[in-house]
Amino acid sequence: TTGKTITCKAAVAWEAGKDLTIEDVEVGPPRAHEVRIEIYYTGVCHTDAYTLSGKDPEGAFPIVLGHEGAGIVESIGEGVESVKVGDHVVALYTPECKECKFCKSGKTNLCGKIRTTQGEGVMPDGTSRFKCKGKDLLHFMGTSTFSQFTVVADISVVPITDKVPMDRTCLLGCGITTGYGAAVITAGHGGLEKGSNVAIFGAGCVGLSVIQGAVKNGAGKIIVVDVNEAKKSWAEKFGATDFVNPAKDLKEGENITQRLVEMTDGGCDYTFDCTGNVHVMRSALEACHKGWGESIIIGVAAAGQEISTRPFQLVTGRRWKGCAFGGVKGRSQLPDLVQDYMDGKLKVDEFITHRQSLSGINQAFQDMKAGDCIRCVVDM
Ligand code: NAD
Ligand code: AHE
Ligand code: ZN
Repeated sequence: TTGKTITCKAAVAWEAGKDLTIEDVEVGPPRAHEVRIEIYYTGVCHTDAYTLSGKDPEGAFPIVLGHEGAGIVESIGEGVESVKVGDHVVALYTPECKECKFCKSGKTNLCGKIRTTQGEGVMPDGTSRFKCKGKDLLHFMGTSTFSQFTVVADISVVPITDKVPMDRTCLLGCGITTGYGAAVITAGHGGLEKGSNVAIFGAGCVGLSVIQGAVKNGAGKIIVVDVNEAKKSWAEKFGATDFVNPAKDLKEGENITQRLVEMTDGGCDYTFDCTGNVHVMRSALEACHKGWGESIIIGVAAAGQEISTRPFQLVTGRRWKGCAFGGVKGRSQLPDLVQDYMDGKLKVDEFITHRQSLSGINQAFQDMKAGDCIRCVVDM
């Protein structure tokens, strides 16, 4: 049905801080170098809640949120060669054009081609494909997966095998890939080295996935730090060697940094912030080994929040870095992660603790805040 507008259901965020409402939306046909996808499943990530809260400086309304989705290509615009109708795909909020300065640098997975319009909530030609009640709706992170049909740039989608159910592959669209990639791609020079001592702050979907990457690369100690005691068994299940709850396990006068330094004979080789808390980020940096320890920021902090430490921490060889989507180049590398899942080398099923239908999507946001939820998958 190329060329026709489709009317379908979508969860619309009309304003910051309000529940989403399920609406009939019109989804325009894909234009040149665009792809229309029927979304089957989407995860809900904290970044969706962050933007909905109104704390994201790039957040604008009304908008169709969602960036962790999988579906099937329904139609393609002129000039699209990378996918065809019927392909099973994962939407990519970190696109990969393979020709911009970023893509060609060999130094980053960030792509510059459409970042400006993506941040403005429009397609690369500056217009929206979503209409509701006569108004244009904004796109989100170039993906907008909280709609039964969405339109994305052809560089923002990767075809994958149809052998893995889409309620699993959707989770590779953000959380799992982000944590796993941070350990096997971003850390060090293309992944953390065998024997490295690692500390991971925050054992949500992202932190648990960092554990998986650390295990894959043969880390030594894998210490998980979380204030939620229920995360201890989760961390162990994924391969953590130690668990510290700073709210309960520290000695009188001891802080988490001191504890980690003591546990690792002078500091960790790699630490990861998977909380988005700027105070945690400081502890994570300062728990790094003098001379070479590296701290990777993954968590997203609200507008106005800033990180700080004594410059001496960096002068003495600790390094601060960060990554989006784990440093993974989606079109080139996501199929390998799907293969790892098929080979039993990457856990995905275990992350699905909750499920909702599209009409229950607000409950999915509630579930996410509840502490016993790793990921809620929404059946569109
Ligand atoms: P989550 O809420 O499921 O997990 C966070 C964990 O941190 C929870 O278990 C919580 O108990 C723990 N925590 C909170 N405060 C803590 C503290 N002071 N000390 C120790 N542990 C603490 O979240 P998630 O889905 O795993 O995402 C983690 C963060 O990563 C979020 O900020 C999210 O927005 C961000 N994120 C970033 C990217 C990226 O590309 N950079 C991608 C996905 C998610
Ligand atoms: N718009 C926010 C930044 C949010 C952010 O950092 N997003 C990450 C992905 S989080 C996925 O759950 C990201 O991709 N960052 C790189 C980029 O180019 O946006 C703000 O604070 O302005
Ligand atoms: Zn996300």
